[in-house]
Amino acid sequence: MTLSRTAAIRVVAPETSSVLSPRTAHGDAATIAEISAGLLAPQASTSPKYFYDSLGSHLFEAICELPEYYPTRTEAAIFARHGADMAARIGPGMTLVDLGAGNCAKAASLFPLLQPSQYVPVDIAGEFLQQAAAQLRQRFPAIEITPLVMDLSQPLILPPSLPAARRQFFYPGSSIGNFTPHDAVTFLRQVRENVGADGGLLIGVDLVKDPAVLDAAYDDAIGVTAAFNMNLLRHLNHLAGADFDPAQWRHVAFFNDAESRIEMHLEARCALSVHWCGGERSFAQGERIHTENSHKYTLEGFRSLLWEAGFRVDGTWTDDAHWFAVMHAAAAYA
Ligand code: AVJ
Repeated sequence: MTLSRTAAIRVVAPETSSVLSPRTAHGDAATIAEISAGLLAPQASTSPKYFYDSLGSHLFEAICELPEYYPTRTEAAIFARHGADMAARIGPGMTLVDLGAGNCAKAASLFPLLQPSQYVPVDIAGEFLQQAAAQLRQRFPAIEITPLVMDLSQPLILPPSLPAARRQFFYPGSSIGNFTPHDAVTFLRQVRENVGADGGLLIGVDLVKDPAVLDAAYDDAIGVTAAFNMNLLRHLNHLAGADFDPAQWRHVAFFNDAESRIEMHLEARCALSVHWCGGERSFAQGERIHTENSHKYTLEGFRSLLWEAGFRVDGTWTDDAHWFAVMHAAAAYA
């Protein structure tokens, strides 16, 4: 006997017509304006910060567990092997400012070596960050933990209550790769202005390698990265009241050799149109939204980038294959 559900049950598609269902946007006006401007540009694009709603943050955690996604594992191995050396260079008792802290796990694993007196995790995913901070307070009662919910694509302005002396900025995971080299210098100059003469920056950077390794890292076999990219559409629906249908889009990721970066896009599977609060756009089949850049550097290239931003590199640690590097940099001048 064959069971046929469709024979017995009539499935009624929900009404999605823009005329009948008013849109609700949960983002503020500036957020909606930014999303709208990106979607309306000739080459549509969105900021990678919109990946990180709660589900997106969890999906990124899952990416870090993937066999193809080597950066997290490789960087962790560098910290495990050379963390004591890094700590010796920095010295204990600093204010550790963790830029894009996420679940705070990387910094926390270094607490025993670095021995910060205060830990300031900074991230855009507020709820996720507060939860991580609450757990950390229980594990490390001696460290003052003061989370900051901030958008790192905006000017880096730290609260005046933050101690000015001995500030160590921590920017692991090659998050710097999301910026173009030009914007990376602008961002690092701001970090430099906040570091002071006696502070520093410990930063992770992903290095240029075989494009096949890079492509696989951003297009994994079981589709976690695809889900991470696609989740952006859900988040845009929430923030801008958009009506993206994820089923109409596909994940595209590739290494752009000329720009030395991985690019992620969402590509329309068919001709379609999207509406959101204050805008709409049609996409032809194959048309893309550029959702992320992840720049890959050479050691020399990244050193000169730090130099341009006013930093002098005083330590470089890599893995044997030279897939990833951690650099420590101090102010190049007072
Ligand atoms: C968090 C920006 C470092 O570029 O590798 C991972 C984000 N995107 N897989 C990266 C990401 C797709 C990640 N960063």
